[in-house]
Amino acid sequence: MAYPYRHPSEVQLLSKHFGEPEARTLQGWVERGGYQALRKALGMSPADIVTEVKNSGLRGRGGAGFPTGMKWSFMPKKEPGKPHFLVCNADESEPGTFKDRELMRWTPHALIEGCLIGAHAIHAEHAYIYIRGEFFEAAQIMARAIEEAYAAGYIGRNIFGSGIDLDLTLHIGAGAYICGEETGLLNSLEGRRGEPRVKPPFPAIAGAFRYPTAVNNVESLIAAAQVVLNGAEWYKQYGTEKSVGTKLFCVSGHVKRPGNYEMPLGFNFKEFIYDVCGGTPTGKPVKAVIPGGSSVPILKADELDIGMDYESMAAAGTMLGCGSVIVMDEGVNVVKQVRRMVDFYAHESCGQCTPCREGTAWSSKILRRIEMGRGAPEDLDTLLQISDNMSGKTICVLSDAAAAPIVSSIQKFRDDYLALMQAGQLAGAGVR
Ligand code: L3W
Ligand code: SF4
Repeated sequence: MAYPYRHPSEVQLLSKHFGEPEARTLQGWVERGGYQALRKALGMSPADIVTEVKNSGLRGRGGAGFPTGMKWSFMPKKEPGKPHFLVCNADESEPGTFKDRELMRWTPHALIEGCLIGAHAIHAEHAYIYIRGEFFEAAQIMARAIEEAYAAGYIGRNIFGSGIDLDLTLHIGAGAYICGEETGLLNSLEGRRGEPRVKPPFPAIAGAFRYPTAVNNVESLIAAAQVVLNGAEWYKQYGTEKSVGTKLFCVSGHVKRPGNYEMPLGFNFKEFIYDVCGGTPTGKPVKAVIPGGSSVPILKADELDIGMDYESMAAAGTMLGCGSVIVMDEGVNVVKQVRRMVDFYAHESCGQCTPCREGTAWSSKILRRIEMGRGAPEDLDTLLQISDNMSGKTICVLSDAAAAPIVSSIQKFRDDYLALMQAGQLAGAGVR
């Protein structure tokens, strides 16, 4: 399936070959300049690769925006007999997110290159790609590409005669959102329950099989390969001073042209929604936008005149996150959307922490009651109290993520809650 729409404001560094099935094959990838980055990297020292990526300002594209080069520099000095691992987090499960899936579907060899370059940079001889269980097609494409690259000697022993050995294993998850949290992922990779671990120690110190490990997102690794090939200065021409480069934004909901767009960071968000994505298909005004995956606070329509970068989003009280933009028009009651998201988190909570296990479940029940017209204004205070208990008090941030849309929706869309309560009263929705 070809990508039907590209906007002139896009800067396609990573998504250039989306829609070209030939780019999936080794030959097609090499014809498009593929594996040059890996050749170059294998001629560089690991320290030089880390420095180049650090200098580029590339920040992790999985949601936290942590500097990639810095993460690699946290790896301890390599000791004989103590392996290091690179793990690519391809467990893309955040509601509204579908960029890593497309990167793997269209450019699997780009990810192989990224993984091998990252592995070399951190003195790892083995890299893993942990791919989301439901990504059947992407997993097949990745498996085929890895097989082809092994057969051609692009993975394995003495790659390109460099004397460097690098192995790559594709590991297919079983479909749990929490395995996208890096330590839940590592437990799952080891064959344990996908439950997040208490940090510290961070994976850089005790990761896969308790050895030093860097866990990087798909998009981060592919971008790092481009930085190695073209240099940090080249990458810095895109984006803003602190949010460097391009980012894939996945757009869904009420826009005329949903899909993936690769934008320079800092692009105006309002222009993005109205011009690049075409505004709402119904012609109704935009009411609310979730800018970075369902884990981040919601923005109102009058808060969209900001840059699509880490700093501007933070200044607006939300996060760029993983760049998943969910647009809602005026026809939407935000409470219904928040209830769906909280249901999701309640289902995906691993249950280790009481505030998360109980908080997500109770919030979901209260929201459902409000949605059915059986809520009362004091429910909002209860929801805020539960959310407060869920934030910053648990092993991982799933709990905070579930609380974020609840709190921001009560702060910004209180009328939607009250409307459901009033409608329920008028309809005699009954006993609470
Ligand atoms: C060594 C230290 N390493 C931090 C490393 C750490 C991790 C990275 C970022 O959450 C976010 C979350 C979701 N020594 C270190 C260190 N590190 N300090 O840096 O760490 P952290 O804890 O800030 O974030 P995280 O746990 O990786 C990710 C948000 O993303 N999100 C979720 C997206 C989900 C997807 C998906 O499904 N694919 O993208 C969306 O916004 O809420 O805030 O590697 O080890 N001192
Ligand atoms: Fe599990 Fe939730 Fe605790 Fe994370 S916050 S470890 S998902 S119970």
